[in-house]
Amino acid sequence: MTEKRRSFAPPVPTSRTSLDSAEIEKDFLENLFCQQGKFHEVATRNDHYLALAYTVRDRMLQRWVASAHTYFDQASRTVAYLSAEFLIGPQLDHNLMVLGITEPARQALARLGISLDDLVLHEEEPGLGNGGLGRLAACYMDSLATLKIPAIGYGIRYEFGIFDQQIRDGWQVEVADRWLRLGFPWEIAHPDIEHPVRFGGHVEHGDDAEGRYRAVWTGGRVVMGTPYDTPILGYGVTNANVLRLWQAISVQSLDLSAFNTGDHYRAVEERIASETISRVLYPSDQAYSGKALRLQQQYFFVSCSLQDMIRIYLQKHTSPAGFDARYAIQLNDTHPALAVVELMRLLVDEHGLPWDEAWGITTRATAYTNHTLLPEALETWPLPMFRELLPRPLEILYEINRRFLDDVRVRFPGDDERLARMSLVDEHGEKRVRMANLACVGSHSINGVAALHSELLAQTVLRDFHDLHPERFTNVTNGVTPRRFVQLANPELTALLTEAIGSSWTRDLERLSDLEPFAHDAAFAARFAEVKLRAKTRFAERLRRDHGISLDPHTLFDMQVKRIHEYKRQHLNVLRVVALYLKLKREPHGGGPPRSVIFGGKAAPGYGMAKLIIRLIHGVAEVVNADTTLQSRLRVAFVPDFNVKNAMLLYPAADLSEQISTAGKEASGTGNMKFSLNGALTIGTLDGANVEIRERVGKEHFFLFGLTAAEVEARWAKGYRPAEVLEHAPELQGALEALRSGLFSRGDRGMYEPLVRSLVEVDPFLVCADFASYLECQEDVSRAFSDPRAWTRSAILNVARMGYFSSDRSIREYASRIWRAGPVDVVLD
Ligand code: 26Q
Repeated sequence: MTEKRRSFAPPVPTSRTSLDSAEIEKDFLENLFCQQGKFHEVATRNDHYLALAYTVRDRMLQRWVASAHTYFDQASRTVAYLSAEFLIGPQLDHNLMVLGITEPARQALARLGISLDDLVLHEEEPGLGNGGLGRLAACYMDSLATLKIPAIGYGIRYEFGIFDQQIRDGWQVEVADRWLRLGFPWEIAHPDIEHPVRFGGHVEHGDDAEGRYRAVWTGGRVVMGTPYDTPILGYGVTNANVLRLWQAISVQSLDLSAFNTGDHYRAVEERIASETISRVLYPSDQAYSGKALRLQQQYFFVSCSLQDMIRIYLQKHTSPAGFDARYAIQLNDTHPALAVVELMRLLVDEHGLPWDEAWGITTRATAYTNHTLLPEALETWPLPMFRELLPRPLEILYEINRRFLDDVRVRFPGDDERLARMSLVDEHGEKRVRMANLACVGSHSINGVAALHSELLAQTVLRDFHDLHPERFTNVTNGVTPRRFVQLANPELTALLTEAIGSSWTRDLERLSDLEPFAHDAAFAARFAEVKLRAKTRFAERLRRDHGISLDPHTLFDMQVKRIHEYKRQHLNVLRVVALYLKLKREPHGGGPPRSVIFGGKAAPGYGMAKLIIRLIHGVAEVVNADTTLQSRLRVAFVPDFNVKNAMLLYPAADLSEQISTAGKEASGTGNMKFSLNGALTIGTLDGANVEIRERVGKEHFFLFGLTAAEVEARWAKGYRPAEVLEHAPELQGALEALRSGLFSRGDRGMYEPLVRSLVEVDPFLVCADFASYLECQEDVSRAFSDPRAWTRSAILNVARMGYFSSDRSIREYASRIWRAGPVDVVLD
């Protein structure tokens, strides 16, 4: 490997680095003037927000430049985290916290008569993800920087992120998310960097001038990708990494030949088509959509990212041989799985490497994380669409497949069915390219996201690949960042914890175990309970102010917030609420302590059943909340537009966390961790990471119900009939009858019929089978909550025993077992 000699002089620090309040005030006013062209008296709140954001960003740049410089100089092994989604959440409060200037900034603004809290509230978050997978990517970016591991997050700069959810007449209405409208001050554009990405056209095969075989992909259209960088600061360190998101731009601003011949519209259309690629995030999770635009998005960002990595690599080397020593590529699900094909294409076609050498580089560099067990959620692309858009990548995919299937034949001679299952192309019916198979074949490591999930992966959806290469399979249980989800979301809990055990837990979450003895300290427990009550009060105030819903903070706050899905079983929760309501009508003093049942979550716009569940929640809320005979023993609330910002208000306010998916369906869940870390107890099934949470917090502090994954399988195997269950379940029958009666739909008896029929006739997620067990378990919850001391003790022990679920622990595992990447110290001059 030859090295180019190249080094930079150390970066020059700017003057805008002081963390002192007076300097922040001066720089704020300067930014207001120089960036916004305003002076204080006429500035709007958005001007103030942007001026403060630039003042904060100025203070991030020194770390960023120093990190880039150090990483470059040392040619450090860099993690490239490829993800179609990054849900990073609001940046202002987080960056203030990481820089340690929240209070100096607050005071600087206060002197100008501006409230920091107002500016924090004003910020609109970039919703560049659907849910768990996108948020996980953001937690991992936080942990990578905090653990000083050089990393780049590569993704797409969607102009429109996940839609904003509004509710009209109880129905979800999707509104375009124009998050860039008022400016996104955290990113830095690099229009000087552009990578071409081709779609369509054809491939010419022949020999080049030196007589070597070459494939040349020409024609079609070329779209350019240009990056926008957002710095990601590590906490308690000076390292900063980067989130690099690609925007699609047209090759030319206007096709001049078309323009000159008067075909102005064709020129504009071409431009629109190209730039459409990064226009909008697909708002469905757990579903491949088979849409050509989605395939183009995937190829676009993968190709840009790999070209970018090679470009950076070649700044120090003369050939891409050795690329895998410098980069560890992590595929966040199959959305970037085309990286396997594209890296091969770049190495072989563009850089002239022999196939075998390129394949070695590709597989040594690449690792794949799976996030789903639902077979219907595995991505596949129709072959004709693939060929049409990506003719050369398809040829390469065929060649990968040919060689791979040869290997399988040697290992399993005569097993044609296995061959057909493992092929990268599904030949049954309309041919399709199987992205999970591609990701497995091209990776040296394949992991699930919780112990149960990884185990089931090896037994079910990826079984054949496990048979072939068991040594490649591993588990990395998900984690969440305590900086955002405890420190920032729950400052009062943070202060209490820090007072009790010191502050080291924010970077070493296992230290929370030092809290164990405090569970039996009455004074501490009383303060812990106060902190919870204040978080509930704050949330209730916001809910009343923003949505006119009033909840009593002294009631049990029972929450289920996550994307709406049948497998997550929000309908199991609502049906239990209906059963409880009907019971309270019969026995006004039954039903245990007063509860506020809180829901939140978006439904994919095309997912009718999920939208109907949202309508049902509103229907039930309308009736229950208006029923004065209940004397506030039960209330139901739906919090619209669940996003990172709202989540940070919700998690601290929960007493009870609902994690009630059908066992074997939820890969991990991460909301379960965020709730428990904030002192909620969990009611849940043995699914995803619930299993490990329960093991760690102790089974006496976890409300378990429902069939296990194995029992679910057995139930289906012996022929499950929900109607039979219903015969012996009068409370469930009563609830379903109430839905059919029109009680929750202003007399419309047909409204919930699709939902009721699905449950009665098929019940694909075993709502009926688990109903009795769930109801009984909720009674245990009620009894437990009636003993506030015991409840608080359990809540404290939950917090004390959740240290394992830090994303820092997850990232340490990835770094040591999969990436072989280590920390790099960054020194500020
Ligand atoms: C794919 C193709 C076309 C359109 C959309 C998609 C798509 C988009 C998003 C498919 C899946 C997703 C997101 C999946 C997701 O969020 N999965 C969750 O990942 C979490 C982090 O590992 C887990 O905790 C959850 O259990 C899992 O459901």
